[in-house]
This record gives sequence, C-alpha cells and structure tokens, in this order.
Amino acid sequence: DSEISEIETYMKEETGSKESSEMFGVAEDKNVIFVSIESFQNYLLDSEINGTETTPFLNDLKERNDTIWFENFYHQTAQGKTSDSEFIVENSLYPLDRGSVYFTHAQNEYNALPEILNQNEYETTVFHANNKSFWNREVMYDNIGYDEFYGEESFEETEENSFGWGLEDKDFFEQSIPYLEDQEQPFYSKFITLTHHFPFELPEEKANIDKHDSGSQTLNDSFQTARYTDEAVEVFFNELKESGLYEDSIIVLMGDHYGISEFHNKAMGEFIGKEINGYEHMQLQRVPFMIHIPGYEDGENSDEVVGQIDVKPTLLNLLGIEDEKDLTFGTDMFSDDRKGFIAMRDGSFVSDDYIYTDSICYDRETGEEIDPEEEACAPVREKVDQELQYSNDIIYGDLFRFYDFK
Ligand code: GP9
Ligand code: MN
Repeated sequence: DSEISEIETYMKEETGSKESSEMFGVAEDKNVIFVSIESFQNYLLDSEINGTETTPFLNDLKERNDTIWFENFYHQTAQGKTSDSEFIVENSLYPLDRGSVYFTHAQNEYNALPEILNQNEYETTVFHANNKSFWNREVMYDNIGYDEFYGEESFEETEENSFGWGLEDKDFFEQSIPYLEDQEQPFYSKFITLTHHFPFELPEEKANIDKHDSGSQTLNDSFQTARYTDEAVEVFFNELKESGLYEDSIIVLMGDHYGISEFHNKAMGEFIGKEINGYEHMQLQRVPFMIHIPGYEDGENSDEVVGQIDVKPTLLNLLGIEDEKDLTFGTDMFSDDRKGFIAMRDGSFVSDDYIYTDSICYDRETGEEIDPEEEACAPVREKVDQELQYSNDIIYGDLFRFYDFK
C-alpha cells in the first residue's frame, strides 16, 4: 500500500532518529511498573494549601538522583480521556479527533507496546479497579496483547475502602501486590488509579490536607484527593520494597490528562497567580512524568518538550529493545535528534520556541504573542497538521495491515 510507505518515509525524515540514545539498555530485563495517575496535572506538584504540601512524596521523588523528571511533559488526549492516554502511550499514535479509538477501532492491527514486550519475553498485565468494559478496555487489551487484565472483580471492595468511583487507591495498590508477586519476571504492569477523578470526592477522615478556598468547588476539593493519591503512591513504593520487587523494577509515573477543565479558569488563575489565556491554558496541560530507576545515580530533571507520544520509544530504548522498524510519531525522550514539537489533537502545539493555540502564536519562553503568527508558527503548524492527518489515515484505514514490522 502506497500510503503506508509515504507515512514511513515521513517518519524516517521527521520523527527523529531511531538510533539508540545513551540511555539504551539502562533498564534491560527490569520489570516495568507503569502508574497512570488519574487526572494529575503539574500545578499540584510543589503546591501548598495553608502551608501543607499537596504532594510531598512526588515532590521528593522527582528531585532524587534515581528519578528522571520531565517537567515539560504534555498530555495529548482528546475525547477519549484515559483511554486516549493509554492508546497514545501504547502506540505512539495520536488519538482520534472524535470519540475514543478504544471504542471505534479496537479491532485494528497495531504494533502496540504490550505485543512488542511479549515478543521480548515480558509478561504484560493491567490493574484497574473498574468495570472491564469501561472504555471497551477488555476488547482492546486483548487485541494489543495484554496477557491479563485485573479489573474490579479481582479486588475486594468494602464500605470502608470504596467511595466515589470505587475502590480507593491505597487499597488498590495493596491488593495488587500478591498478583504482582505471582507474575513471571520480567513483567510490564500498568496501574490506573481512580481516586483523584472528578468530582474529587474523599471522606473527611481520609483527608490530610485542607480544601482550597476559591469560587470553584472542583478545584478546592481536588487537593484532598491529590494528596490522598500521593500517599497511595508512597504506600505502593513501600509495598514494592517489602515484596522485594522494587530493586528489579523501574517505576514510571504519568498523569493521564487534565483534571481541572477550563470552566474553572478564574479560580485556577487565582491559584497559580496568572491570568489564563491560550498560552497558560497550554502550559496547564503539563502532567507529571517521572522515570524512577532504583540504583540509578545520574537522574537529573529534564526541561525537554516531550509528551505521551514519546513514551513508547523511550521505554523500548530504556529496556534495550531495538525498534528501527517501528512506526511512531514520537521519539525517545533521551535522543539528541528529536523533531522539536508536541502536537495536540486540535492542532495546537508546543515547540521548542513557540506555543500555538486558537490561531495565536506565542513565544514559549516569554508567553508573548508573536506578530504576525503566520511566519513564526507556520512551519511547525504544517507538520502538525500533516502528522494528525497521517495518524487518522492509519487508524481509519487500518493501514498497519499493510506494513511488516519484523
Ligand atoms: C475509568 C477511569 C477514568 O475506568 O479510567 O476514565 P476517564 O473518565 O478519566 O476517562
Ligand atoms: Mn482519566
């Protein structure tokens, strides 16, 4: 098929080198524990409510030498929310402009991360204490090669440990440990948290931080669930250490998408001390992304502009798995040869120099509007539109049927 070769050529030229970076194989044969943290945005990190840190554990973790924290990591999800974030991470393709790929194209041919890891002797599993059919996960997971999906029936819910969307994150992690211990190693296991999900509901006795005080109840309540989930991640780390799995694993933490929508811009603007225009809105789409490698000592923070699209090639590189023939719109985050922009589904983008959204081109560094926008942002805008179109073509046309990944 000629279209897939055109896309292949584009990727070879534009989406950066597939050559291995200096981090190649740093995590070879390690288990990968991937934690998708529900609705977590970067504004939570290092924030305080009445003098109390919202995320003390994550704040500490991101600065450690055994953690690489990407402070300019953007989510790229659209209507498919969590499922979009999963799809982007697994495939390094963009989500669709309408609906969720997990629902609309669950039967397509993919070359997804779990399949590749399976071929490299990994056991691949997902843990998420919700109904298996939510986002059509059961069907999609099966197609893209996950060996096992531990859904809500694998967990014990009681009146004490369940509220809001269901099982609370601390119990979710604790109850997952025996299943993890039973797995063949090395494994790739994805955990999807739930407690810090709109409407950010938490029983008062479980809250270890005050609510914020603003005109938005949503924003106000979000700090309590964020703090709770921060504690849950700490519980998980401790349990992993106790079980002995910690040393043989790397732990990747990622926020799946925004939690506070633009309807709360006034309260959010007051909280971060900035008026929220297009530029600030884009900057609010940054979510935590940390790669924690026990025993690693050179983990610095990175200010590279990166996003969910880059996760797959980055992980394969860390694990020392060659992927020259893979077709991805993302690039290894550690590569020196990156394409220099992160595209959002609506055509907005963040490049090394500019931020473009709603037809306005901003200087990324200063946030100033650049006039005339056409000249500065146009070259990247063209590539963004091209990539989004190609990605749609791949999905709508099921084009990977015509490509040999081996
Ligand atoms: C549902 C959970 C939340 O299982 O992943 O989904 P979201 O509403 O964030 O897409
Ligand atoms: Mn979500």
